[in-house]
Order: sequence, then structure tokens, then C-alpha cells
Amino acid sequence: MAKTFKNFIGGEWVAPTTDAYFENRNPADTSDLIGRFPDSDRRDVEAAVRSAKRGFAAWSRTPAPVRGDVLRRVGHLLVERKAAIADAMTREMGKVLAETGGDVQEGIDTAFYAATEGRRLFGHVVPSELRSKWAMSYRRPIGVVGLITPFNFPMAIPTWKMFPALVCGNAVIIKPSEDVPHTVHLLVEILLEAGLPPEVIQLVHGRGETVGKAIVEHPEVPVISFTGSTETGSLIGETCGRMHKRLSLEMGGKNAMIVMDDADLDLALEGILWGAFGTTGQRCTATSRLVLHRKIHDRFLRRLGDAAEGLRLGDGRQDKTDVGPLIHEASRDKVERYVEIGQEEGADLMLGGKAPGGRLADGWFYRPTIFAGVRPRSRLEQEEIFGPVLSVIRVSSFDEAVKVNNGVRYGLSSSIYTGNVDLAFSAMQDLDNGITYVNAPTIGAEAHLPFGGVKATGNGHREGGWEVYDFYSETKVCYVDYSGKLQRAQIDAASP
Ligand code: UN1
Repeated sequence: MAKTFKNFIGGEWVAPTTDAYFENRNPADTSDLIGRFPDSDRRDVEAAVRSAKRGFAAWSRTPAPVRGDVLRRVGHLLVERKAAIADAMTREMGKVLAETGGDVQEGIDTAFYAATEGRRLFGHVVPSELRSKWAMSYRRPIGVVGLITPFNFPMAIPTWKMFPALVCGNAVIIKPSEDVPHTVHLLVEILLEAGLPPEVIQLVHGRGETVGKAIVEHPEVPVISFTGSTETGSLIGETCGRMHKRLSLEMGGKNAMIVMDDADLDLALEGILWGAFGTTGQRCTATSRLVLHRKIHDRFLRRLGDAAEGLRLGDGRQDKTDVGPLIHEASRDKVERYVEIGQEEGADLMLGGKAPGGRLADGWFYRPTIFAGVRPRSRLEQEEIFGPVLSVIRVSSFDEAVKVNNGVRYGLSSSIYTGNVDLAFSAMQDLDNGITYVNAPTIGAEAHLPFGGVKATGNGHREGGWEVYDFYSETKVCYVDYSGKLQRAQIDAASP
């Protein structure tokens, strides 16, 4: 009998007010029921906000280095449980164990970074215009932070948001994706074990249209961070704009890898297999377009077809698997729809284009799929698919490749394979994305560097690295005048 899970609200594990639950099943084998999770509603969010405000009152006054110490203990517990969490994550999300281990590792790295940031959180002291006066800034906690996270990085993305928010002194309400509720459940258990005061964290399971919406619309949640589709992000943005909330959005991508005629083709081949079909293409950084220079186009494509055909689909918990299933039926339907669109648009389906049958029929599997001869500006080339579908585009020059890369509405990640240092630097300058890789695929951003994209991918904020701490704290400026008289800035200029 599968376990029934609870929310964590008000410092305890509680059933949802609705008394309704949804099922969490293994996407590699839908007969495997992992558990039932709360299908909560607005009332649960209301209770979570009340409690988080109490949590914030105490936590915001806890010294930042002490807050950092809690995160360090969280990091150690994640290290201890890495294998068990990776196993649970693969069971609910599908990607292979090496990848879910990497996902936990991003959480570990983020925890240790956040722990030390508790001893920095730098402000500035700058010279005043006036004599006997100090001018300085420092960072203050903001309040209750609402986090809405996706299915594809069940540990990494919640931790990217949560750990910086916590070390900055905020209280957190998190609603993880309904597809991967178990991983965040395990994370919250670890936070509590590490000594986080219980009311500082609230976990409310449920659907985006109910729980997510209630968090976004709650007047006492001034900060929202969301990772997911550009469509949902736009809706959240409207509400947050109207309510003057601070909002960080990480949304879609249509990332391209450019392979020039002087590239190391062995390296590029390995890179494209990993970038396009790793995580079954379900990364916002996934390489979904391959831009090939005409001089190597035919040769490279032949090799790619053979290599991709050799990728083994299967249960991510089995050793030999390269590519796991998609997350759910709707996701596979979407991939199927785009395969039809590609064919209608006249692109050449050279590999895949169907679900495997046989022993994989009980999961949401789909074969690695490659379309050649894809035209720039076609729907296949422009729209985010979030699955194992690669579009190949042929170009005649570097300038044309840059144009193709930049000709989509998204701007997360890009990549170029070349041995020419001038082209590499030109690419870093001209590719209109938040991240550019040279001689590496579009995936694999490191946890201690800013992560995010331009255009319809984001709204100007970055996760990770040093920049995310700005998002989760408010700058306060203080002036101290110890001259003993009224000095008027901009009017009483100090003489040399
Ligand atoms: C995402 O797909 O939402 O850069 C995040 C990467 C990972 C994170 C991806 N570190 O591919």
C-alpha cells in the first residue's frame, strides 16, 4: 500500500484541508505508485503564510553566519543521503541515476556556497560628499518568499532558490511540481533535521492553478521565484506587476549548438548526444537545435544518426540505460504533436519519431528523434518541445549561424564548436543568450555561476552564484552624520 504524504505547515506535517490527494507514479513504469500527495488549496496556503510570518520574525534576526551554519549541516546530510535521494528521484522523474546524482550534487554545492555566503553578504561603505559623515549599504531580509519549481531538476532548482533565500534571512513557502513531490519532501525532512526552525519552511503540495496561484496572489508574499514555461511565467508576471512583487522568472529555451568546419568532430558528436538527449531533452538548457556548417554537414549527420541510434532507452535505475522516459503522457503527446508538425513542414525525419513498444510500453518513453533539413523560422525550429527531438539546420558561414541562433524568442544557452579562437570570442560576444559554451554543449551550468537567459527566457534576474543573493535581499542605505551640525547634501559642498 503506497504511503500518503502530508504538507509541512505551521511547524508540523499536516493533511490538506481538502482531504484530497493526487497520485505520484513512476514515469518508467506507471504501475509503480510512489505515493499520494496533498491536493491542497488556498486555505492551506493561507495557513502557510501565517506560520511563515512567525518564522520570518525570528529567523530574520538570527545572525547570517548562524543561518549559514544550518545550510552547512543541510549540505552534509545531502552528501550522506545522495544515493538514496537520487534513487527516489529517478523513480519519480525518470532520468538516469548518474543524472539524479548530479542533481543532488548541485544541491550540495549550493548548500556549501550558501553556508559561506552567510559570512559575506557584503554591503558597501563608500565616501560621503560631506565631512564627518559615513555612507553605507547593507542587506536586509525581505519576508516570506514563494517558490514554484518544475519537475526536471527536482532537487537542484528548489535548492537554488531556497538556500539563498534562507541564508538571506527570509522564510520560504515552496510548491514543487506535482510530478516530483517526493524529492522536496525528502529535502524538507533534511532541513528540519539540520536545525532549521520549523516555521521558516512551509511545503504546500498541489496544482499550479490552485496552490501556485494562491501563493502568487497572496499580498503577504512579496517575493516570487518561478521556473517553468514562458506562458505560465507571463501570467505570474502580470499578477506580480500589479501587486508590486519582486519576481524572478526562469522560462523556456530553444538552445543551439553551432559546429563549424574546423571543429573537433569527435568532441562535437559526444557533446550533441549529451546536450540533446541527456535528461530526455527535458532541460531548459537542452540542445534542441544543431547548426552545422555545410562543409561538415553530411559527414557529421551520418555519424550522429548512427550514434543516436545506439542510445539505450530504459528505466533510469538500470545500469545500461542512456535515456529515460518523458515525465508524463501529456509531455509525450506534445512531442508526438511536434513530430507531426515537423513532417508537415517538410523537415526530414531521419531518426526516431515514435514511441518504443515491447517492454517499455508501460512508461512514457520516446525514441531519440532527429530532423534534418529544418528551416529557420519553421515551428519545429522556433518552439520549445521539451523532449528528445533535435532539429538540424545547415548554414554556410559563422554569420549565418549567429543569425539562426539569435532568431528565436528565447535566449538561455548557446554553444559553438570551433578551433578558431577569433570565432570563439566572436561567438561569446554575438550569441544573444545568458550563457555561451565553447567546445561544450548547452547544458551543464555550474552552481556557483549566475544562471539565466535573455528575451522570453527570463526577466533579468539570475539564479546561482553571487547574483542571486541580490534578488533575495533588500538593500538598505544608512548615513551617519557625526559633524554635530546640519549638513545639506548637494547644497553644502565640502571644500577641499
Ligand atoms: C533547467 O533545465 O531548468 O545547466 C536547469 C544545466 C543544469 C541546470 C538546468 N545545471 O543544464
